[in-house]
Amino acid sequence: MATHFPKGFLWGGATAANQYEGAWQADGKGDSTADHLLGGSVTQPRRFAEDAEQPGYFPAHVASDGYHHTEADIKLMADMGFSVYRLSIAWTRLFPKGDEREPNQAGLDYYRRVFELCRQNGIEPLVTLSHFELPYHLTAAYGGWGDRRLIDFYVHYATTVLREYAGLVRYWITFNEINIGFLLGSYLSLGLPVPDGAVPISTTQTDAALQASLTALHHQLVASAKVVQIAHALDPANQVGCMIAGMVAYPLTAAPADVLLAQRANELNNFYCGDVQVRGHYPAMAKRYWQEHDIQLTVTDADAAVLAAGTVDFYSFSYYSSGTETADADKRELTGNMSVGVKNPYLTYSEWGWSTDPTGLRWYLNTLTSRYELPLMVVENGLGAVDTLTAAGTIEDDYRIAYLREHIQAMSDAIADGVNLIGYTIWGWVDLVSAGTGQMAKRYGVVYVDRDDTGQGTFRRLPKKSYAWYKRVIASNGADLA
Ligand code: BGP
Repeated sequence: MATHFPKGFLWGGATAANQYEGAWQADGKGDSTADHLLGGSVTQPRRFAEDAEQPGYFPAHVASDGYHHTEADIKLMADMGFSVYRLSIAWTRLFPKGDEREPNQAGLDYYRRVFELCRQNGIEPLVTLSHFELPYHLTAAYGGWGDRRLIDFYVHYATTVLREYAGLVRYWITFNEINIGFLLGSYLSLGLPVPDGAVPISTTQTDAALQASLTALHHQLVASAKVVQIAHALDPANQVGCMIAGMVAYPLTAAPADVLLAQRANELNNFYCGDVQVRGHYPAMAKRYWQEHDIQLTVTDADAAVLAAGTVDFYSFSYYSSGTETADADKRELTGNMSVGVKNPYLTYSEWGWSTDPTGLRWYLNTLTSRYELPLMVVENGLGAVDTLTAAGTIEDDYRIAYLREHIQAMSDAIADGVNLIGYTIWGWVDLVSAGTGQMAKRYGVVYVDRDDTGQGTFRRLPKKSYAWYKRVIASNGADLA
């Protein structure tokens, strides 16, 4: 079969430190905001605990024990033919509290080993500097990203990393899903304090909460732009990208009110942050949104100059599903964890309420190309599902293969449309903890990890049926999707 994927296309998978590594106190690591989140489920939201050592189940403390499976896991990726591995650095392994000047050598050594092993195996590391966590001390003592001083702490951390791994890493992402903080997770993404026992991931925000979130987000955007400039100054070969949670919104009907609402959702969800990071300034809609919600945001001249000078080299995003908007308020509902709107009658939904919509991915890729004309990377995509071991000890995950096949086909079609797509990393190539629910049962991997929702298991790795399938896809550069 013909393939539209260009030669040198980057194929691989992604993980995030707090959902994969575990070893939360190993070798001098400090506790991160993620270490304070208890496990939940689709009906039981995750809760925050001030004391991360209190009895209870904290999924990030053990996660998939990736920290102790580094060599074996990189071998599996190499065996599948990965040319890229997206991973994040746990800030707390390098700066346990976040406001120190001197880094923790053991943390630096750990990631050096990871990157060297990747390189030895022909795998390009794609490194996220902050993926849904920050040193908890920065939340407890400073109030998280609401405090402007975090810009300097983050810039110091990032500069340390850029210097330390010069030549080993070329592709960088400053913040994971930077748009999530003000939409859903002010603690998760922005480290804003929440009361003990509170639900830190919420789809409803008061104007006061929005004020705090958008201020904190502004600090992240300035920090990101500073790091882009530093990365370029240190080595012009550095490529730095934004990372947006791709939340495509459709109108439920052709009623103009629905169409307008869907347009507004796309602007707010995707372009509020994307425009700042790609174009270097807030779009007009952001200013309208601030007025509508009575938000007072201080964008100093110096901030504006930093934003303008620190624009990204590529646009990366996650894509799982699409949402549907209606102007009829009575019809709006929570369609699954982390998604609001209304169910789309043309789509099917996962057990967690997420729609499967490969055409939405093609639409989004084309929309981004028209808007930004930048190289694009899909750095998260996959199906969270329950996997069951057969009596023979295998996992026949044909549903996952079907999901990935349709999305890879959609990417191929988008490339034929004229999109400059340069890479694809499936989310959770190895089973890991769900960010939204904290579950292990919501599995994304093409490699199974033996552990359950209480943290019990051997952590043994077991390739699923999708493993051999994805290996064939990569070997054929996307031609063999059968
Ligand atoms: C994105 C995050 C990831 C990941 C993924 C799947 O929002 O960047 O960290 O977890 O979504 O979501 P979940 O884990 O809730 O299924």
